[in-house]
Amino acid sequence: MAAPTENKHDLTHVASLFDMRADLVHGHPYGSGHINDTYCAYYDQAGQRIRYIHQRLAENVFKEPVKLMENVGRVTDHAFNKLVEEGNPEAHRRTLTCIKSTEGKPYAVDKDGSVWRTYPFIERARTYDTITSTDQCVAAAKAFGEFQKLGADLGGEPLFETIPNFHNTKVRFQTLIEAIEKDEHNRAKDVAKEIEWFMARVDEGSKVVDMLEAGEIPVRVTHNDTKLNNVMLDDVTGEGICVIDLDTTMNGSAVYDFGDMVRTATSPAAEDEKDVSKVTMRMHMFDALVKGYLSSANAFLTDKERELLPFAGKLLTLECGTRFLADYLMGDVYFKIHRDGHNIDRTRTQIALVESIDQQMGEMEALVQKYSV
Ligand code: ADP
Ligand code: GN1
Ligand code: MG
Repeated sequence: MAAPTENKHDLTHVASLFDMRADLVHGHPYGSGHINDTYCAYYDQAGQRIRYIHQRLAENVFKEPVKLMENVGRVTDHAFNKLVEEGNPEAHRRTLTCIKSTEGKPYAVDKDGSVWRTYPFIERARTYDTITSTDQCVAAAKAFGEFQKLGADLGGEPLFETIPNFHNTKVRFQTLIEAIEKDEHNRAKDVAKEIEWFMARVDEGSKVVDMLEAGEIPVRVTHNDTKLNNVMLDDVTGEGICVIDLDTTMNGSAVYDFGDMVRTATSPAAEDEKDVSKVTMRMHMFDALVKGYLSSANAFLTDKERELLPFAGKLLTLECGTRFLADYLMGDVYFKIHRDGHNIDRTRTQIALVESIDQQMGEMEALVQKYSV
């Protein structure tokens, strides 16, 4: 889904808030994220064209943007310092880095009170909304596994919980049930089949939450939004070079991160595909994800976490489906939509993907076992 082409915000004002040391030439909305307002801005720096990303944090989603940016500052500083220590010559494109505001902070507040951040544009790499090869699965999964490894030695106070209960699937189901009961926009009657489908699966939402609460699997620093288009793949080598969209980096379960990769990287169809017959969990893509992820995460995963990887794919797809459906019923207040019924189209792809995963669960479990011996 392309971003709108009109600028909703005054980028000249935004540029004046940061220590850019360059002149803004022009900028335009960028990317296909569902949450923040993202702009790609071209600057002139002593005759050279340089791109930056300006991002306005979605205030309906992030209630404490300053604390969120403190998390992002900590995580990116840690990553950058580690890369430099390791002697990586490309540290500046292997992690996001925050351009400081004129007040020396990793964010700035505009005249309307919105919080903005600015990142150098990661050049010679891109994100993909849908997958085209198994190599991309291996690369993306390896990069997210490495990101988790990085979180393990972050140190200091726990990260701020930017969205409470973000992957608490029990709570996500509860939110859906409340949205159905309120039915504020009188939409429930149009999606009775979808509602029934989710209501038959409420119990499945508890498994990982209960295991975390019982201490059967560990709480780790995780990314929590490991959608395929949140990792940049190098244009030349195809390697996963930079994990982006760090807004939800906080305590979580490693298996949530793996599950969201399954959700977004195994099907050939877009998340908002209208023809759900195109949605399918492709085993060779799952195989590539397991291979890529274990190449970086195997050293720290426990047996129980490893066993949960196939189920996590189903769980995260189910969870995301409850979120799209609840948002549809609540009047499309959370995820950006670009057409009527967008959230219901997204809900239907999640249903189709869960069904496809269900049909192949035995094979997926056998495959993970094969890699675990
Ligand atoms: P959202 O939370 O709305 O998904 P993201 O942080 O994922 O926002 O950014 C949206 C898109 O913008 C990404 O999918 C990516 O294509 C692009 N993007 C974000 N940061 C950068 C960056 N530093 N360099 C290049 N592209 C970026
Ligand atoms: C959002 O920010 P973005 O577009 O990468 C959402 C994820 C959902 C995803 C569904 C902070 O991700 O949790 O899984 O949409 N991010 C937030 O596409 O809610
Ligand atoms: Mg994103």
